[in-house]
Amino acid sequence: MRSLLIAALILAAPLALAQERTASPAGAEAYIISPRNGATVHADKVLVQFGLKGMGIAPAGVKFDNTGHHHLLIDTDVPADLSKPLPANDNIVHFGKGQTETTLTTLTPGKHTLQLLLGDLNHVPHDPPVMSKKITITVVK
Ligand SMILES: [Cu+2]
Repeated sequence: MRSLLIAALILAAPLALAQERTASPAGAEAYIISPRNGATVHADKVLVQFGLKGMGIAPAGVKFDNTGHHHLLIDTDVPADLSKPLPANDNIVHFGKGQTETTLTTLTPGKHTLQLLLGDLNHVPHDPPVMSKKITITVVK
């Protein structure tokens, strides 16, 4: 009985996890316009501007070819499993209204990393993923 249940779960798992990833066009690229890699910035006002080449921006929930919305990864790596919607937390900030910049005001003094990762209408990274290089900045008071 137990083995039957496990077999049923194994068969059902791929269906439950199946998440359709949206294809990204060849050459699409996300990049951080500012701050520059290695920049020293003031903690009270860190303006981060998002760049995107070869694709357009659409708000979360809106299906439109070759579009997505930005996610800013703060002090974290791109998740290993890109088949699931990105979580929303202090380290992965969604810009589901289609914003192309933000001002961070809560970074503590010291080094921090920033990286952009585009997500589709369901917050799932594209295939292949469209992400920027990870930059390191130094925040001072
Ligand atoms: Cu999102």
